[in-house]
Amino acid sequence: MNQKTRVSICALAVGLALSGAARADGVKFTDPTGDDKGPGGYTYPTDAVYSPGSFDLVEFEVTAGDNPDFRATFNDRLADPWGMGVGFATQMVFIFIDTTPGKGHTKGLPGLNVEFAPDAGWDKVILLSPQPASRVSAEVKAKAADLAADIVIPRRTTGVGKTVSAKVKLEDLGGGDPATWGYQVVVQSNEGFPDKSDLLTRKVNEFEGQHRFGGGNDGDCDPHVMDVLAGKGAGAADEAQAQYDMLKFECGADGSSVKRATLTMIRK
Ligand SMILES: [Ca+2]
Ligand SMILES: [Ca+2]
Ligand SMILES: [Ca+2]
Repeated sequence: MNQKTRVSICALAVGLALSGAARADGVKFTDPTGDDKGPGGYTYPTDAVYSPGSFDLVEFEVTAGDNPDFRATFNDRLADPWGMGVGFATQMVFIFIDTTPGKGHTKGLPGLNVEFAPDAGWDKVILLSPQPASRVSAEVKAKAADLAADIVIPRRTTGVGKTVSAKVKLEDLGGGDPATWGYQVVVQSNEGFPDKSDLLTRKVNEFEGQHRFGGGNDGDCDPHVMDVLAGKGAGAADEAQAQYDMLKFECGADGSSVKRATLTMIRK
């Protein structure tokens, strides 16, 4: 074996060592602008804090490494009108992750009024909220105890510019390679005074109000979500229609659910 071969074998060994459990690639998706209206006709609350574009997801990224940032970027600069102290206030983001195809939950979280398709069950969900982690944790315990083991609450979630982000260790998601996972990113609004069964989510009614989205139903048969990923997650214009189709729902005359909006997972 000559010197050169020995050097390259050595480099290969180092490369293999680096590509062990700790190494993980990032992944990035984009979402079209202007589709921040749920199934197609939702409107923002009337209070000025809900600024145009503030619930319009434009990009979702998981950075590389074993302690990646989970980043959701919106179509407006973040603001903190409610003094949350973390750089944003009105948004709340649910990052549903399918780490193990064929397994996982098909029911959503309380307050979202969505479910997941049978082949799109989620294994973990990360909650990006401007509320203190202790508050989010208490809400989960009170309202989603049966799913708590799979709900990940980052220690600290912050907003900078147009991006809300938090670090989560891959081991807290069961390990694996984020580039191979399926994702669904659900944009909601942080509601500090939620309904008794709602997990810090803001309601969508028939007509918008000062702090209520409009264009839906006064019952809980409508998906309480403003924007999600759809199609290939590449930001193409037709992904807006794919989202509206995915969020189709049916209500009974009394506001009960006849057919829930059913989400799928987006993967690279
Ligand atoms: Ca969008
Ligand atoms: Ca509703
Ligand atoms: Ca979308």
